[in-house]
Amino acid sequence: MRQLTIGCAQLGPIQKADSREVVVERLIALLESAGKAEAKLVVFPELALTTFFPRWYMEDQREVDAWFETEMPNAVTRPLFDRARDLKIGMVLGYAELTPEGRHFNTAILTDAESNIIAKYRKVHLPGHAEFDHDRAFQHLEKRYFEPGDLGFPVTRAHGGIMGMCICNDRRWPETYRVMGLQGVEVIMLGYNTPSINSQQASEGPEARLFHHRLSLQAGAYQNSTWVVAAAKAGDEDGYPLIGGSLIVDPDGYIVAEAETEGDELLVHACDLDRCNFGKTTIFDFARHRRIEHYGLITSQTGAIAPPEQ
Ligand code: CDT
Repeated sequence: MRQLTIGCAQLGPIQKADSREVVVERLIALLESAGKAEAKLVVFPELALTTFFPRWYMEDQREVDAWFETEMPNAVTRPLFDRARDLKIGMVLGYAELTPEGRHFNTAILTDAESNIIAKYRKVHLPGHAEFDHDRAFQHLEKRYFEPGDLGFPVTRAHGGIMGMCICNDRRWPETYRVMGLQGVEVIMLGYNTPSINSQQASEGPEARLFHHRLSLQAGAYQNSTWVVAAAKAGDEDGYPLIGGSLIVDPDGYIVAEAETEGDELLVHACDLDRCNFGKTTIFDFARHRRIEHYGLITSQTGAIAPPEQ
């Protein structure tokens, strides 16, 4: 048995006016709870330091850049890193990254028990749109504020296992899990901000959003025989609701822990990483069963091309 106790730290809403300092205090409180529960690794949400700012249309680049971090840790987040080091807890932390070259990414980092950053992931699948859309009840401007991640889907040997990350919309794409599955991933960790209303599909309420969320995570876990830990930013941010439903899924695709609230809430589960072995050596033994001669379209084409009508 290779046991890793993981905390999944859901955050309730962060309002536009909330300071990062106040948010960091909330993150530290969740970290303290994780320490009491003997967690060795805690997963925080996507863009965990601020409100989900891509819902706000901005033209002034200085206003945009104010939502981004130019270094990590920085003066505001250092107390979080210091407390994590005291408690010997690793973290996955999502934030908006502005590089020295002026590039903007939706990023997550993984730290070790000494709070060293040991892996970085930049969100690949950016949903939404780049220009103001008058037909939408609310905007989702990730394509305006971020460029697609340039690091692929790396995995890292850390915390006694093979660890991978993705962010929010990435979880809906089977390619995300499979690329990490092909590197033997044992824990996929992610944060998300998922609106619970959609102006273009008014019939799709929060229940449908939660259904598709669970469906994606459970399928990804099962088909790649990996643990999946997904932490929400949830609840009502300035009148814009986000789903909760933070989850831990086992390598058979079963949910072993699920948030009950839309507030700050910690889930903890003792994950046996050896549970990944069965699926990886039987039904999803990739080396024996995958037929890559038939998968070329996956990487040679993006959109669907239907055959011509007869
Ligand atoms: N943050 C994020 O990626 N949210 C998307 C919303 C898609 S609707 C424009 C998600 O897939 O949950």
